[in-house]
Amino acid sequence: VRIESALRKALERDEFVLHYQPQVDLASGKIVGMEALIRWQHPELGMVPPMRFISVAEDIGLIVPIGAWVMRTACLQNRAWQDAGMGHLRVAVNLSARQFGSPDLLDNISAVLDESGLDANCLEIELTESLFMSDVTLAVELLHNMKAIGVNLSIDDFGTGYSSLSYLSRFPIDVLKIDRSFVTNITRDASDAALVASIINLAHNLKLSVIAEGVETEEQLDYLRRHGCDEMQGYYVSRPLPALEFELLLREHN
Ligand code: G
Ligand code: G
Ligand code: NA
Ligand code: MN
Repeated sequence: VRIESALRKALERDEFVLHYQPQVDLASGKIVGMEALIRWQHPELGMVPPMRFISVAEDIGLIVPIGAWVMRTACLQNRAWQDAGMGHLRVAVNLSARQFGSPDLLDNISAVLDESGLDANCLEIELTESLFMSDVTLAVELLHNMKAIGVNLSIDDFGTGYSSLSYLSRFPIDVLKIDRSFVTNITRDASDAALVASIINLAHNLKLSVIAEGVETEEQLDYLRRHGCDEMQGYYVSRPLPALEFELLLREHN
């Protein structure tokens, strides 16, 4: 109960922050984008991780304004980095189910792109397979409307959901994000290794780009590179960082 009432005040008190985790292109070795991940800095509770408040925010109807804050902040930050000469970076934001169903979503994306002046192709929206399950026809329409704005669409945690593969050819998706649980064991477990190689092939056969999440070791990176994975994200390069630290990493790395 305490967390709920505190959460209701968190936006107006400006207690949320975004951390950014780099996404590296395996061919060039450069940071080409970043995933924005929300944190809540409560004056007494301390740093509250998203696992502890995102589902609460969904339940009490706060995820739509919080999600709008995330998208706006991420786009403004990306535009500021681009203006500072950091390159044509892409920022990815996570979308929750409630946001996906919200009537304001498309207008909100357009408004935030207008306000920030960010190219639509520098924004990526991360969706999970569960978002598509309740109404596939509606989901297909929404995704096409999002694509019409020009943003990139990715499927987060790919491989862990229950949906059939048929949606992949029906939905205008750009990127598959291979779930961390498969990547963790690629150098130890032959079936996870085979799964990851298969997901990379599947993505490429469908003309999608593929990014591996949760890469922590050189050996995992070697495997992904040998199998033609396009990009990687994980502690091997960096954990998610506050904006200032991310900017330092960018300057040093790229
Ligand atoms: O950053 P961390 O590993 O603690 O994130 C844990 C979970 O919280 C991840 O599943 C991530 O997708 C989710 N998450 C992080 N930021 C956001 C956000 O802005 N919106 C939503 N809906 N989920 C987020
Ligand atoms: O569900 P989603 O993929 O959006 O969540 C990303 C989560 O994974 C964040 O909480 C982030 O902190 C975490 N994460 C990112 N890279 C790594 C990694 O290399 N190892 C582990 N264990 N977690 C990671
Ligand atoms: Na994500
Ligand atoms: Mn993920």
